[in-house]
Amino acid sequence: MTSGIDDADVSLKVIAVGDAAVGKTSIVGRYVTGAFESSYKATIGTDIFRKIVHVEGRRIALLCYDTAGQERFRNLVERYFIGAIGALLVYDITNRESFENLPTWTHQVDKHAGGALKIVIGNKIDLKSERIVSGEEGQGMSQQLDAEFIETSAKDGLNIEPVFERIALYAVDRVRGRVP
Ligand code: G3D
Ligand code: MG
Repeated sequence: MTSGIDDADVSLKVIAVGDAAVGKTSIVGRYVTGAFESSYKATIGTDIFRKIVHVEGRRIALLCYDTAGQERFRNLVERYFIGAIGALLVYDITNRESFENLPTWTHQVDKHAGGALKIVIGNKIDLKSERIVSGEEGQGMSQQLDAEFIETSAKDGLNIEPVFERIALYAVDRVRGRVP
């Protein structure tokens, strides 16, 4: 996965996990297309979105894997995780159950994609008046899961770019031996 970082093109796999309806597809879609689409339809199989980013002069292709609905059964296939360099652990700040399920999702990431940078994402912060999970709780959970933390709104496009930039930077750092 990481060999060939010095070539003009390298492909890195990023996966989105978390309960259904937390906004995984919206986050990836917002990042890749720059738009918020309120009617993404679940399809069969895995959707893969590709976007080129530039980090330290390198041209990196981020392959963003989206579950296409299978997460409803809390049972993603192993190959969904394999080889991921970044994992988005997404919950909805207006849905406590989606927050409490984060350890379950993280366990699967740790098991099948050890070494991936994990980022806990509290999505839908545009829904301020409906917030159930505080930022402090999100921060605490991310520390517990050995992950980074950020709150986003796929709807408003808030904090979406930094998530993927962070992963691309991590990938370059790791390949260059700057992180263990
Ligand atoms: P999923 O891929 O995790 O299952 P989706 O989630 O991206 O399909 O999003 C589920 C629902 O949440 C969608 O609404 C979507 O529009 C909405 N959503 C996603 N992100 C945000 C956000 O940041 N803010 C708000 N307010 N809504 C968001 P519908 O109504 O189409 O089911
Ligand atoms: Mg989806």
